[in-house]
Amino acid sequence: MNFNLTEEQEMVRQMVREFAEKEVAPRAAEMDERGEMPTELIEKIAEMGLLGITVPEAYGGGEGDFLSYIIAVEELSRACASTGVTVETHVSLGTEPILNWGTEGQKQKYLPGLAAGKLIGSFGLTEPNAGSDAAAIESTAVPDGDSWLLNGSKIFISNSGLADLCIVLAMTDQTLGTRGISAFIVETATPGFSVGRQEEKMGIRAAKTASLNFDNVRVPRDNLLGQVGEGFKIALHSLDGGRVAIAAQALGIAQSAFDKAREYAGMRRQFNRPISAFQAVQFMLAEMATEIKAARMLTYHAAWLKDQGERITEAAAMAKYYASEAATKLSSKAVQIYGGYGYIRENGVERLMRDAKITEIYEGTTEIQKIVIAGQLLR
Ligand code: COS
Repeated sequence: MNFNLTEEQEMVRQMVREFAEKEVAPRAAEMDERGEMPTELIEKIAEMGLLGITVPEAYGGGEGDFLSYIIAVEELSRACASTGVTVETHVSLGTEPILNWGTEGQKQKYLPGLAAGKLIGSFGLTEPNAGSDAAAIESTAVPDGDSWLLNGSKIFISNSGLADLCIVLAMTDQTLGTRGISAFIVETATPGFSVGRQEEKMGIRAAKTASLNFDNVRVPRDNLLGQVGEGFKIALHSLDGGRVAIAAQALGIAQSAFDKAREYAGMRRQFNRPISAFQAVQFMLAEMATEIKAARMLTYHAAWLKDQGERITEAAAMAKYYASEAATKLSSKAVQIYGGYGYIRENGVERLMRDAKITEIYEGTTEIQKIVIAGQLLR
């Protein structure tokens, strides 16, 4: 058993941490306030190679391992969870499905652009009547000559408005249940593809989230991803990777909450001593540090398993379930340690609390993760 990170993984952490502290953290509060993701920030992240970090060099990527990517999401999220999820959506949900399931032609057509950040990726699964029950989607794709005609709508789609591509899941045969769902690479500039207004969210306010509408969107036959009927499998396989990255996002939020709380506890004086001299505060910090370590172990282990080529369904669900609940709990504790000051926006800890909550919900709620874990245990 070796818990050491490789030189490359350490380098990625150092590089992303420096960038995040210098370029992302100072503007995170303003991005949250305005609900805006600056395109020039995404361009800088692209220049660093982070948008193509897992893509092979042959397609213009950095050919890094999955754990390096996970560390990058953690470090970005430590500065700004909105930036973390924007990168996560692009890589795990917009790029990885093409990498894992695409034809050579699809890879050559789309991966270089995605790796360079010239194309931004997204993923359209959720619908008004299909959230946790992902198989209940109602959007349809019907063959029509050389193309598929896509109709329907999606909601809560990350990177909407920013994305050039969307991996869309649609029903191609209602009678077959999960085996009647297919995946398509859809260019968002295609006529009939429209993006609704941006949602006003509780947290990750700078990340783009909107509904999508498909009105006879003509998708070339060549843009079917995988085989007809393979969409559900592609979606869940992609979500396995995505869930590890959301665990990393939660970990970054939790780490930031702990760092702030520890620093503040040493500075804030009450009853003639720093509040860190009180056991009540010490216990909170001890619990926080332990939970962060446990969350990091689960998350890095899931990423490591993926790098070994193992199936990570259970490990990913455990990492996401644990890390997201830890982020919610720890960010609330950090506000508690700050007391009244924590409730004030300008101190930046209340944002962590708002940002943390979504990690328990998207890419499968905590309850869904438990269903997935139990399903694997009782197989
Ligand atoms: N990787 C690859 N294939 C998978 C898979 C995975 N992780 N999980 C399931 N599959 C395959 C199964 O092998 C099965 O294939 P066959 O029909 O060929 O046997 C098929 O998918 C159906 O599997 P299963 O019966 O286990 O699926 P369920 O309908 O029971 O899945 C859950 C139910 C709840 C697990 C699923 O719907 C889910 O994860 N929902 C949450 C979705 C989600 O995360 N939504 C958030 C929006 S995305 S941001």
